[in-house]
This record gives sequence, C-alpha cells and structure tokens, in this order.
Amino acid sequence: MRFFSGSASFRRAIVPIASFAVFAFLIAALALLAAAASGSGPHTAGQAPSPASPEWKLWYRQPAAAWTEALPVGNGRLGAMVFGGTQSELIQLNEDTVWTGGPFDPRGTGAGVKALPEIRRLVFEGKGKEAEALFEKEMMAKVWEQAQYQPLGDLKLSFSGLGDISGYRRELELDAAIARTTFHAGGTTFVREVFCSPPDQAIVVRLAADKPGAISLFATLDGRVNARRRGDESWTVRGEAPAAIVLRGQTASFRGATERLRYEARLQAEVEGGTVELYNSSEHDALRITGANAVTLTIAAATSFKSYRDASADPAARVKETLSEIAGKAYERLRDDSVADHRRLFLRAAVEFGPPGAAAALPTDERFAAFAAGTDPGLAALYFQYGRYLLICSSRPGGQPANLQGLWNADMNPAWGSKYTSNINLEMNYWPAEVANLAECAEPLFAMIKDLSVAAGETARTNWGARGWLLGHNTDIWRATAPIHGAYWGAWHTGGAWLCTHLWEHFLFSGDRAFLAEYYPVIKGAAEFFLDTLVVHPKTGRLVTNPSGSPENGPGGDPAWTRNPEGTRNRPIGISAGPTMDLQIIGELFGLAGRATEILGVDPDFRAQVAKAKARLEPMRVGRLGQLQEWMDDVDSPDDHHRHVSHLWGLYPGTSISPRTTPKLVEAAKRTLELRGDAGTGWSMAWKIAFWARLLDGDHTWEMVKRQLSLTTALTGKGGTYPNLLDAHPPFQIDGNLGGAAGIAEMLLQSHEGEIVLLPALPSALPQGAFRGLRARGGFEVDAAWENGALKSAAITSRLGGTCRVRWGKLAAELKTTAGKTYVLDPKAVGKLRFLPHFRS
Ligand code: FUC
Repeated sequence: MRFFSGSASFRRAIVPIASFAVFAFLIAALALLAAAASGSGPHTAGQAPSPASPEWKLWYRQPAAAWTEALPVGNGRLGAMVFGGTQSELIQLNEDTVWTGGPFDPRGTGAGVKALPEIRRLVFEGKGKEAEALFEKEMMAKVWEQAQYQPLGDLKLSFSGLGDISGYRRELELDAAIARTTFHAGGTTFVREVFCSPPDQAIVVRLAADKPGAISLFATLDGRVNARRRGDESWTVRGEAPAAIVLRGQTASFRGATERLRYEARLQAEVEGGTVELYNSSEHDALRITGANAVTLTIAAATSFKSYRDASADPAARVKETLSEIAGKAYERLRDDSVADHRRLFLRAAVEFGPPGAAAALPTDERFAAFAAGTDPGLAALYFQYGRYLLICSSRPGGQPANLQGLWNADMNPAWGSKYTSNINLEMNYWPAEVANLAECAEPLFAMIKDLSVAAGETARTNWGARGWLLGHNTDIWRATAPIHGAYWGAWHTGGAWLCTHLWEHFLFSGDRAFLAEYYPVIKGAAEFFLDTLVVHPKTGRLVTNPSGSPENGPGGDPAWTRNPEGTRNRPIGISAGPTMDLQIIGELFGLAGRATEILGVDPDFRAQVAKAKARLEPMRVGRLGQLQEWMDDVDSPDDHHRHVSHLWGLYPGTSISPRTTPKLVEAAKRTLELRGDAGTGWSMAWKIAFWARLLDGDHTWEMVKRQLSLTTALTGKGGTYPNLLDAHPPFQIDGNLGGAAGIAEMLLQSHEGEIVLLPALPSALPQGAFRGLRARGGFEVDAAWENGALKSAAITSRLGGTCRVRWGKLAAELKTTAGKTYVLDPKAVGKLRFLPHFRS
C-alpha cells in the first residue's frame, strides 16, 4: 500500500549531463561525510517484483546423474549437494574449514630482498628469463603450492520397499534454501527436504511420507578417499549407542605443518513411529530405520580450526555443543527458523525480465534452449537470484570466504585446490555483495583481508624490505602469502591492493565510518607497501611496479605457449615492470587511501605522499592495434584471446576508464575486447558482462549473458553453465555465477560516478522488466521498472540522507533526501526525470 507525504523537502532540478560529471564525486563525498548515522542496515525498498515468486526455483524431472546436476544448500559454513536419488540418496557434505595441513610459515629462502635489486635490473634490461629464474630462486614460497579445500564426507541413504517410482520431481527453493525431492512409490507419496540451518548450525534431512510406517532405510556417513593417494589423511566411521554415526578424521598433512586439521561429523536420527537402531556390518556402521512415519536426520560437524594460526580446537566438543543446543527442537521449528534467517537476506532484492513465457514453466535444464532462442529471458533473472542465493549460502559472517567453489567441493584434489585465487576469482566472488543487497555476506572476506594484512607483513619484509602488506595471486585458509607456482604467475602482487577496494566500496555503499576507521590501518598498510616498493622507470622517469606481471599472461597470450617434442611446455615471459593493471589498481588504492584520511581526519603527511606518488604513476597507453596496452611496451598480440583481461580492470571493477570521462581509453578498451573475443572460461565471460555494461552497450552485455548461460556438458566442454546452473570454467567455479550476477546488476544500475544511473545498459532483448532492492553508492536503495525499453517507474530509498543525483539516458534529476524516506518518480513528468516526495509504507 502506498501513501503520499505532503512534504516539500525535495528539490527538483533537470541538469545537463556534463555538469554531473564534474560535481558527481564531490556530491557523493559530501553526502557520505554528512551522513550522521553509520551503517544503517540495507533493507527492502519496494513491492515488485516479488523475490519469493514461484519462479525462484530450480527443478528437474530426474535425479542428478552427476555432481554438476546436484543441488547446493548451505549456511555459509556447512554445505550439502543433494542428488535427489529415490532408492538410494547421496548427499555430499562440506564444512568450510576442512582443509589440508595446519598453520605454517610458507616463506622460502628469505633472501628475496637481497635479490630484488638484481631482479629489477634484469627486468628493466629486458632479461625476463634471467629475472624469472632469480625470482624463482629467492622469492618463492618454500613449497610452490598451498593447502587444498577438502570434502567433509557423504551422507548415504539406502531405502527399502519402495517399488516403482512415478511423479518424480526435485527442486531447489531459492527463497527458502531447501532442496526437495518428491515422488510416488507403491501408492505412497514421499517428500524429502534438505537444508543447512544458519541459526542451528546443522544439516537437516527430513524424510516424510503420506502413509504411516512407509519409511525404512539404512543411513550412514562416509569419508572420501584420495584416488591419487597423495595424502596421508585418515578417517573412521563408527556407530555410537544408542543411535549415532560418527565420522572422525584428520586431513592430509601439508609441507610439514606440525598441527593437522581434525574434524568430526555426527549423524543422529529422530523417528516418528517405527524404530531406529545401530546396524554393524563388516563394511560400515549404519543407522537402521524401520517402519517410520517420518524421520529427521541431523548432522552436526566441526573441525579443530580456530584461526589461521591455531588449529587446536576440539571438534567433538563443538559437535556435542551444537547437538545439545538443538536437542528436542521439532523439525518444523528447525525448518522455520532456518527459512526465516535465509529470507532475511534473500528477500531484499529481485530482478524480473518481463512476464514469464511458456518456457519458464519447464524444468531448469530444459530452459537453456528457449533462453538461447530468446523466448525465456527469465532464466537470466533466475541466474541473478541464484547468484545471490549462492553468496548467502557460501559466505556468512564468522565463516570463511567463498572459495573457488564457494563452499561445495566433492574432490580430494580439487581444481586449483579450491582455494582463493586473488588475481580475479576471489574478488569476483564478492562483486554482487554490495549492489545486490548482501553486504554482510562480505564480512568473511573483510575478516580475511585483516588476517592477510598481518600474515603478509612477513612476506613484505623478507621479500621486499617494505612496510605494510601485499598479496599475490593465491592464498589459502592458513593465509599463506609467499609467491607460488612460478614467477610467471607469482610475481604479480597487487591482490592486496585490489582487496582494499572492496573495503572502500563497502564504505561507499554504507557510509559506515566506524567500518572505515576499523579498516583504515589495513588500507594504509597496503598503500605503504607500494610507497616503499614502486621504482622509477629508467626510460620514463615515472613510478612502476617491478618485478610484477599481468595476471597469468605474457605477450602473445595462450598461443605463445609451445610444447617441446618430449611434452614439456615453453611459456612466454610473464615477469615485467608496470603492467597496466598494477598501475590502475595502485592508482585507485592511493586515491581511496587519501580520501579515507580526509574522511577520518587523520595522517595529512601520508595523504600528501600517496597523492604525490599517484601523480607519478605511469599512465595507461593506447597501442598500435588501437588497443589498451596490457604492458608498458606495445607488445599485445592480435591473436591473444587470453581469458584474463586484466588491463581493463580500470573499466570494471575499477573506475579509471569511463565513457564520460575518458572516451579515448574507452575506444581502446572496446578494441581490446574485440581482439580478445567473447568466448572464454565461465568467469572470463562474467567479467565481460560487466565490461560491456560499463561501456553502456546493452546488446553486447546481453550477448555475454547469453554466452554465460549456454549449457555446458561433458561434450561441449566449454565455459558456460551446468544443468544445476553452477558456473563451468570448466570445471565448476563459483566466480562465474557471482560475477555474472554482478554483471547483470551493472546492466540495470550503476552508481560509481557519483550519480545513480538507471538502466545504463538495457539490452533490446529485454523490453520489459523490473528490479527492486538494488543498492547504490551513497546509501541508496533503488527499485525501477521499464516498458518498451523506457523507464516506467522508479523509487529511491535514502538510508543516509544527503543529495541524490539520478540519471536515465540524457535525463537527470537531483533530490535532497532525508534518511529513511523513499522518493518516487513522477509518472506525469513526460520527457523529464522528476521525483515526487512520496514515500511508501
Ligand atoms: C586463475 C585462472 C584460471 C582459474 C584459476 C582458479 O589461475 O587463470 O582460469 O580460474 O585461477
């Protein structure tokens, strides 16, 4: 229900766009400075589209035949993949601190700082091969790898007496975070529900039937075996009277860490009717449940992880505590509390791309074809909501950040260790957090950044003789920061600086000064590292990084990797000075560090230092192909279709390349994207969605969404999306899901230049649609709807008060806002953008 306020506390202004660009940032900064309240929580700001609509479901007509068809549930710490089998059911389990190894010191020779002058000289003289060799001798970690994320185990259910199955359906309800399997057998309807409760910290499986006594099964836990037998992990599964199954183990040791990570998972059953007893066979212990009307299985799990420096907790005591806290709690209450907690986050935002067509009613895996044909754009809206769902389920305050697979991993040797790759993947995981109204889901990332700022101090001193901290292209649960893999990958080191932009963005969206003050030392440390390590380029006299690299690329890109007759590979030289991405990231770091000192009223000397250094950084360059150069030298190859497009960092997520302020760089960025091509791994395509949105090209943005949402199977083997809507690098990586959701938001709303831009990159394929609850910098929440490609309605809720500038195409408006009020677009103002001082209940 709407009501109108008679207040005249708004000022209407239709202002030419050019003047916006000039004052935009100033206005935004003033709005933030003026904000009296810090961190007023984000919330729901409108009525349509409904985020709880029946469309927010994934569903299938058959059980999952592979992990990439199974459905994920999670509470940030505990995760489960539900296969939806009938006679036998597999529920694969995760806990986010089950990693190999224990706390360790990753540092290598410790002689890095002594070798640094020589490495720099070699790089400046173009002797990259020698420079990489010396880097690898003196600057690398003790072992050129890091720890791996491990599966916890499996819950296996084996049912008896079911007979023929009909009416099968399995689904994932995104707004409730429940996976459900329903079918009929022998005249009985069976319903199974699985969820991971955030408030009760347990995995809950409910088995129900509409006839009494119909449920009989064996239930057990199982550990996973490392098929490559590389590890020395061990585990046992034992029954414990009266009726529990306990999986207890320790993960594989890793490079001599003294402590080993230990874990426990405990399965218990509550039966309504029938019996439950322990069953011992020579193979395994199980629970035998016979003739029950309904069953609630509860799994609690914990590890010995306390912090990256301490793995000495008692998992059994933690599990016991959890179970004693929920003892006697009825299934309905467990479920209702879990659903309410999830909905608190999930319901805040939604997008919708027109009324659902016939294809929207199809099972999820059958919608891809209609989506490709243009008749089911709603699949992209579902994909956006799924991205939000996955972030909520894999990253909750107090837990670990979403890793390469978020939370869900079945593999003892997962691709890239399922750890944290910080030259794109980790950051991409958190791109939707602020705009898609899930800011608190980024808390684990912020906590990790704080850890890293301490842990990486040693790496800064021993390798660089510098203050502060840095991060290269990877870290793990033990917060290892010494370079790994080789100089080609490991010499790049602006990951920490990049992560600081996430801290800054959190402040821009929330206006939370206390947060900024808390993290200011972290930001300052990251900037000090570069104040100490940037060097003057002998040819240009400007400041550059050296040694560094442009993530995982060298001149020539992938084609430059050649294979020797004996199978070994030659790779291009990656080590370099002043790659473009570094200069963009460091430029923004220095800029935001300076702004932070102003807002907090601290450190004028430091402010002057970063301003001076920023002005001396090498500029971006346009090369001979019309491209934005990836390196200082014009060596980009026209045949380079490499997945990383690092030098466009300044376009997205950075802000130094913009159609409004740097048109020449924008042309070069477009050329770069054309040369690179649209194809790519899952995350690479997700990044390109956001690039094209920032270039304000809606149709190319949509082309990338379509590519991202193309079905990947074992046969296609290409980047895209699996039947369970998880991103295919391939293999599965969650970055593409989360980056894809952020890219879709960027298509609908932008706010990085001091004004809220509505529908900045609306594709012609989406003539109609709506969004609600998206957040904009400056403390605003935005709802909007469009029809025939034109803005139809909009409502802006101000959380902090202050001036709000809004734009749609060439029309712009400015309104003075009061915190807590919602301002609604005047539908009568034809040809103008005008907001009424209306606010809604
Ligand atoms: C970087 C990327 C790869 C992959 C890995 C996890 O190495 O270049 O494509 O995403 O991270």
